[in-house]
Amino acid sequence: STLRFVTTNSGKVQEAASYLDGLRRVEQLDYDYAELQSDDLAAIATHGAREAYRETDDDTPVIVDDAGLFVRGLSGFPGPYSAYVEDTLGIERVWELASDLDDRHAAFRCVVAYTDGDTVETFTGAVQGTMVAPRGDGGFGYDPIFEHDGTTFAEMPTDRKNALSHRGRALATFADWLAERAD
Ligand code: ITT
Ligand code: NA
Repeated sequence: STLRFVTTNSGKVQEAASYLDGLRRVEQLDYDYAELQSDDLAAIATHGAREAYRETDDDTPVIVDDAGLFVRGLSGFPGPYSAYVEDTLGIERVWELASDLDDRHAAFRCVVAYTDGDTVETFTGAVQGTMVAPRGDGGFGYDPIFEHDGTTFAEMPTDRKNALSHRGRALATFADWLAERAD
């Protein structure tokens, strides 16, 4: 059966399709849902999934993901505001803020919200790392300033990043849940 991934990013759809191979066919729903203002990724993703399900006129289940970079020494900034901060300050300025810290620990977090119209389920994933001066030109967003095991996400081949990433971990947990339901 089919699952719709509500996103403007076709790369995410391919990533989800590989995790859900044999479980679901994944198609993109390129719909820019009204993002709830909240400091809680799960609340944002749940709201988006419900809204997208309502907007479509059949009962195909949908997933939405919401992700962000949480810098410990900046009290979790930019967190749920990561997209906005990337567009306004830019990642170089975020690195400048982090470079003044003694504690440069950061985590990417992701929540995938699934709804089939009846229930909503959420699945989370996180990856730990360190803020560094920009390196590498792969990936997107904050990848050049996030280092994991000595390598920035922008220096890694996409398949390696996806195997480690917050989104990959959330999708893997979701895939396990779907496999157990087996319907
Ligand atoms: P959609 O809402 O259309 O799916 P998005 O890119 O705006 O796409 P996300 O919730 O995935 O939404 O990400 C929010 C921001 O967090 C994103 O703009 C990036 O700045 C950052 N981000 C998320 N995942 C990232 C990753 O794997 N690498 C680097 N930055 C990431
Ligand atoms: Na619907």
